[in-house]
Amino acid sequence: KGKTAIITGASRGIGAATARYFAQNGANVVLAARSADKIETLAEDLRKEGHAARAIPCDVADPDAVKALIEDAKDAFGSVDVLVNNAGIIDPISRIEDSDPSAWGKALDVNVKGVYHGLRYAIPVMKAQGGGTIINISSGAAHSTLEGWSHYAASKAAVLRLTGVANTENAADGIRVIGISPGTVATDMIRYITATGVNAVSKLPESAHIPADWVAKAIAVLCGPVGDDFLGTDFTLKTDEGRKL
Ligand code: NJP
Repeated sequence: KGKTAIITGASRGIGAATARYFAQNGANVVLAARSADKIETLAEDLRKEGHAARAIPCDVADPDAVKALIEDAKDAFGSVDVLVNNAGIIDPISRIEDSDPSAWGKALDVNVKGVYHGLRYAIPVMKAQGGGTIINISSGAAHSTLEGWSHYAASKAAVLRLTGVANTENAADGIRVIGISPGTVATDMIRYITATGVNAVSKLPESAHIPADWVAKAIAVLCGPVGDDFLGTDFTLKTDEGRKL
């Protein structure tokens, strides 16, 4: 039986590239996002290529929906080996003085609580099965003071702290929780950022942005020994050597 990876925000961009990469390298994938039609189309394409893929519509801001997503993956495939907490939003971009308080809070609901919900419900499943990997997508914005991004920067900084605590709480049980800040990636999100012209990132040339499938590969590498099945590469020896203190 293959390993199972859940990817949130899988309807486009980094999440869709990650779902495709994991499926094409032997994982059972569970695609989650709000756009049911888009994830179903991608899952159907992957199934036509002979891969195991399910599409589960899910708003990560809703704890019950995330709980149901993780239960679905476990029931369908028997385990949850990888969770990629990738769903995220940056719109609407605006300076603090011009921002709408409820729109500001939405970024925290999705980017922070969405990650928390994934951790909350995946950790017990991974603990019971003896381990797993959770990758949380943060951002360079976590370390920046770029204008117009107060909601996004605050949320992505919170993701890093949440990641650290989750890793410390669970590493001894074989659950690795890793945060990544991919820089700028050629997706709809960066197209929106560019259109706003709000700060230095929006003025970067298109050539500055990395392809989404590079991030997908990096995520698979970070899954370490779990990723053996995805990558056809033996990471075990290197990982064990690295572990010697
Ligand atoms: O973004 P985009 P990326 N519940 O807009 C989904 C971070 N990042 O791929 O629900 C569930 O193309 C949405 O699907 P839908 C970034 O912060 C990016 O660039 O159908 N899903 C879509 O699939 C984010 O955390 C860059 O609308 C929800 C996906 O999220 C992650 O990378 C740089 C949802 C967003 O696709 C993926 O971003 C960086 C919800 N409530 C970090 N709300 C970059 N692009 O430069 C949204 O360092 N989604």
